[in-house]
Amino acid sequence: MEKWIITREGYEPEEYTDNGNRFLIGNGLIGVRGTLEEYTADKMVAINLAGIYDKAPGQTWREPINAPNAFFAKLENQSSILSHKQSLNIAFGLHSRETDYENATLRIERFCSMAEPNILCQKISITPKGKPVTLICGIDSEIWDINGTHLTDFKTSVTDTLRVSALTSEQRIPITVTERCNRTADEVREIRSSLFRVFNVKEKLVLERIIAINSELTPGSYDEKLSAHKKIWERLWENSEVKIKGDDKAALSLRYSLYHLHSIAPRHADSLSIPARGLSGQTYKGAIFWDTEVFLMPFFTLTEPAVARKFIKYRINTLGGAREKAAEYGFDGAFFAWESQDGGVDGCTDFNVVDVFTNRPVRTYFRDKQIHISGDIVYALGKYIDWTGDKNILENGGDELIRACADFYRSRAYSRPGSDKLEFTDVVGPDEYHERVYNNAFTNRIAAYALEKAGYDCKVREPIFKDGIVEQFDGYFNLEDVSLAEVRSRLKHPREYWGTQSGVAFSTQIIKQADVIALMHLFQDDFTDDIVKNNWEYYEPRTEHGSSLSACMYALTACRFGKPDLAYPLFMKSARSDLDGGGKSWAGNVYIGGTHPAAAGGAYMIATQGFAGLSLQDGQPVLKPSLPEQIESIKFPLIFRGKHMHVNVTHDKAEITQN
Ligand code: IFM
Repeated sequence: MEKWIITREGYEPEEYTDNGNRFLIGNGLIGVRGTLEEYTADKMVAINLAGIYDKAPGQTWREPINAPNAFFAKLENQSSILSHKQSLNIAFGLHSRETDYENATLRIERFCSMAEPNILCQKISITPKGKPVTLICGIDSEIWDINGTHLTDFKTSVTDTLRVSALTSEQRIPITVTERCNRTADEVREIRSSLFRVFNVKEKLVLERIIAINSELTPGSYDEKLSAHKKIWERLWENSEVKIKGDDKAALSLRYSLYHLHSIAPRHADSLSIPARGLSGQTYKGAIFWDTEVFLMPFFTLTEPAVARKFIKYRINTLGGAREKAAEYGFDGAFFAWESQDGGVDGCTDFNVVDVFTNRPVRTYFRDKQIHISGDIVYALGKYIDWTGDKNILENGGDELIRACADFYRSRAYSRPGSDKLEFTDVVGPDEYHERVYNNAFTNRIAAYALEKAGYDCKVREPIFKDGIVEQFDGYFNLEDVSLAEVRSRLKHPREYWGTQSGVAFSTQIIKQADVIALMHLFQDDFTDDIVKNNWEYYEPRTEHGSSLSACMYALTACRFGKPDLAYPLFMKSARSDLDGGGKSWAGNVYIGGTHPAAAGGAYMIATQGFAGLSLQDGQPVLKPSLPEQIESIKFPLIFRGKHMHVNVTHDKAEITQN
């Protein structure tokens, strides 16, 4: 039987970071970390709001806002715990916990409504074992903020509903949380700006709480709202479920990845994208990176093209910011933000990492030199049109975006005297450990793609091969060729950042993440299978996989040259990234933990493009399977140019049928 429920047994408060990610629920507008109801700010409780950015006092950048925690609930004077279980039903994003205390049993369910994105629902059931107990639930305004307090000017009101409202400190954006409960409390307590209902419970009590964030409450009971919510999830799975047979662990891990992608898709908005850490908090300033275009777009393009279109529209609507950024550096066209926030403002700072030894900010060049971002966006737009046939987006800003990106590259390029080839000097490729390099093969190729899409007649310098291996950038092969273990052993601090000029990787061939291999996946027609294999064997041992974006590129390319056994552990790593937890959470002294949507999107890519070998040839979907032994079959639906299709791949057959 298919497994849809993730469970952890045993009360484990020290696991609040990983469980917060593991048990996250969301609906694209709101993400709620999977922390327990009694937890407070110190355990990273967050009701994270998509698309609202503000500066905390004294900060130079904006980050997303966490709303007051309306899911707060607690048994006062908790007695000892006899048993405890936390679960997540990934079929429809229902979080539940069941705790058996010595004096009572507490069961709580919650979900973020897919049917009404501003609405959250909670059902609390408490059964005393003998003497009465006291239950407190309400809106807790002491919230987790990484870089300073965002909410100010709190106001509370108590009628038959509880309401806490506040303003963000910089732009004074109103944030309101309103709650209604099906039972009248014995008392309402106001503690600072928090409001709590207090119930003296003598016998089993069931509370149903409906919560509205930044909107008015809507009518309907908990069960009615749950049933509307489930209906939407059913439809989402119909169009997206990837069924893996023969390997239950792989099947569940992939299903879990898709659950996360569905939970953070901005269906409510006309144009919005997904932050690198989804809706799991303020990490990475809630910003949009190339992760969306390269790692998330394939899933949405094939299963929910309307959402993929929103990502593209987000970039079209933030062209203004990208043009300003290009102008800031003295270039034409559009240089998209490395860490894009509303309006396309670049949240990335020049000093984006904090040194662990001195606690001083370190100069990084992600913002000003990671120019592949504009090409990544053009690439995603091109693929989106290839799969959906939605050329209409070109007239609606797509053409302008492509031209603006190409203009940027044309003005940013350099050509040696006497050469007709464009080169890109002083850049940072996907491997962020080597900054300010020349002719990063990935960057050159993606820029060439943008220039070609715009119809510009110019040539970009191609990758340089040495003994069949693409040189990641000019001079890469001259760097110290030393093992990953050796470089790791040179660290003087576990959180030390490997990049920047003084980092352990900088003078070596050890790279952070797939770079040449990412190039080989994106531009498959440029490279033969043998070349891909040789490059894989060269680069993989030299890759730290220090980014969750890395494993899937290696897995995809391994499938391509017929080695799914090499791909399989990388697939599991991507698919289980948030299930297993424990990933890298620090870049120097900067916290980078949270969920990993790009790894989830990568897992989908591996299953569909890698194991099933789905690609477009001559404008038609084709399959070239590369199934690992453990997996008997993979089946999934897809939408190609408006037509609903179905893929079925086993070790003996591969077919695409139209529904
Ligand atoms: O976009 C990535 C980048 O490639 C590596 N560092 C983390 C970013 C956000 O996921």
